[in-house]
Amino acid sequence: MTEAATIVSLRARPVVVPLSRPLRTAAGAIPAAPLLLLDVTDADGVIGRAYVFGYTPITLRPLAALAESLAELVIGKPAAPSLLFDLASRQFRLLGRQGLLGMALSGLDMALWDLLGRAVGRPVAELLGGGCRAMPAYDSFGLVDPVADRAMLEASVAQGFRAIKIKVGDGSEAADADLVRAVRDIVGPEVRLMVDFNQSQDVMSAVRRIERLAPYDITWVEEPVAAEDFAGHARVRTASSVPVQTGENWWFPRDMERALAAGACDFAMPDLMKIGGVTGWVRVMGLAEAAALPLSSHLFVEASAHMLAVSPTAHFLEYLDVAGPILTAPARPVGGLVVPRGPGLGIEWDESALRRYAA
Ligand code: SMN
Ligand code: MG
Repeated sequence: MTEAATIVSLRARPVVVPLSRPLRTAAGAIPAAPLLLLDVTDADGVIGRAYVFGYTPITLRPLAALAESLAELVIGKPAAPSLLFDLASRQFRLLGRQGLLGMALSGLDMALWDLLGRAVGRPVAELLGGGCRAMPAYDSFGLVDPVADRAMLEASVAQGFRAIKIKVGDGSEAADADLVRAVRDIVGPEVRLMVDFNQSQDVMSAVRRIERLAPYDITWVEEPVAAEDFAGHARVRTASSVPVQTGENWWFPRDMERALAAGACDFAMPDLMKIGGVTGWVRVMGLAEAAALPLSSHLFVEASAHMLAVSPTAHFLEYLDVAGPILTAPARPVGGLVVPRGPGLGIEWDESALRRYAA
């Protein structure tokens, strides 16, 4: 059996990158993007690149240490992400792959698929049997102020976005309704509008709030209750006239299967860093197809474009750029569309920026 070249090194570099706009949510604010950059090199000298998003700088040192420890597990093994995905599943059965370990494993998986693409000079979307088709994107905002942020929202529509997401849930029910009404007035009746509660509600308050937002033509309400409360999501979904979206906090394919079995959502949005990277996404896009479940992405604009391009039930790409300042060619939407680029995942580090933002 011909095998992939063996892995010879895995390098992890922490950076904290400025965000183009503040990311305030009902569950707290993220002032800058803590990223761990991964470079995996094979015996042919091919380097695969990916990054993981740490949410808070507190995670960066332990994530880097975890990545260095994972190097001991994978160095000398073939750069075969699906085999390594299953090896890790067995290796960490007692511990479980949630949390920082799951993030590091998913990041390594993304970097390995980038390496495979670079080794043959092809985009990952083509490696997976698809093509680099343009994916519809929504512009993803945090909590916005309809007066102070009016120009930013108008610019998003003028730039070609036909879908926008805002965060809600951090104030009163009336404040949510006032905000959504104001944003609907700003973006107009044709632009799709999604709202994200970021797990801030209980079932009854979520149902009440959604009822007050429904008249403003909402495409989805996201994570109304705690991410792991699949039954709570299902109760909200039963009472809601607005489709329920969730998935960014599902750990590996088993969590998605549990959520679907609980009837938790009308739409799904796995996060590449938590679902198990490219390999994890490939395994869950089949679940989505079998369930006729529209599939959207969360963060990781560059890699998500490839995965949605090969997903049978692709819905929307979340455009929330956390890595642009450290890439030589950030993924930029044109007319509200993002096109996957290669080779690999299309990620090239701007080394001078890495030095500037080194953590
Ligand atoms: C979100 C939360 C925290 C960081 C990035 C994004 C949000 C989303 O839940 O769906 O964009
Ligand atoms: Mg969200």
